[in-house]
Amino acid sequence: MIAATAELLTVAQADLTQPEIYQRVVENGSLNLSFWANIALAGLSILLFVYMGRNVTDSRAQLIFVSTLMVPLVSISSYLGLASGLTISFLEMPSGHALAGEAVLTMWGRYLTWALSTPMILLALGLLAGSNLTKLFTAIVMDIGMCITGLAAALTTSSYALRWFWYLISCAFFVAVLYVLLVEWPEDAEVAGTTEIFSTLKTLTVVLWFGYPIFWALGAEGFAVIGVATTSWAYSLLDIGAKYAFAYLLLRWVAAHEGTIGDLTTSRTGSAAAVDD
Ligand code: RET
Repeated sequence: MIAATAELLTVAQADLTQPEIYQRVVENGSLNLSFWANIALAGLSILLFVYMGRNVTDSRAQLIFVSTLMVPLVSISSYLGLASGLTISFLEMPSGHALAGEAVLTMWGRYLTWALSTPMILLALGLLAGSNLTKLFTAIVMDIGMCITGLAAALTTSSYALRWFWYLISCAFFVAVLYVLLVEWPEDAEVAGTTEIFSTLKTLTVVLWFGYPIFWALGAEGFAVIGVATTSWAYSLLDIGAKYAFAYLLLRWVAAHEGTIGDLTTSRTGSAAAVDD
């Protein structure tokens, strides 16, 4: 079944027009549903999060709300791009790749929009932990580096080896993000008094984020052991946990503990505290 799915999303020639790509997406019910399920969830999340944040007055807590709200806002745009065929291309794989010579459906819009959504997740997490600006900046720029080099890996069609070279660079950026998440911010969260919620969200984030490079490697972009629609579902399900469940847990906590976040404003980021340690 998986092989059949992969075949459906592979064509002999790479130069399909946008209406033709859209047609392929519509014809593959499973792939299409993996997009629309997320569009629906993102829409509901936006409404829910706006409602949850209606009484928040502290400006740092509001900043956490806005950055978290951006996650489903980016997501709905991202999935609309995929569902409409705008951010999908059929790319001819280089020799060495399992599907060499065939044009494989590549959802490059995902990697592009991750460069916008994942920094928002990290901004919210860093603010929750009471991070200083240096660590916040480091985590965010390393994360953007990870997404853009992941995009480069998916779009490179000249050489199979170079695709994996990009992948390795992306992993190196990922290690830097993990360092901030696992080593630096837990210490800050302890000082800030947000350890409990921070460690829950940190674990959720780290575990789910590991899924993305794993499915990249297993999917059509990498070793092609699983089909395009299956990979898309894997990303869509990871997204549900890493974005909507994450955001819901965070915002529920922030709405109930505005005071804790407010205290952070004066004690940690009031002046130079934001930039030194
Ligand atoms: C890629 C491939 C190259 C190696 C690595 C990757 C990591 C991606 C991650 C994505 C997280 C996305 C989320 C999106 C939510 O909107 C680019 C797959 C390390 C960690 C959380």
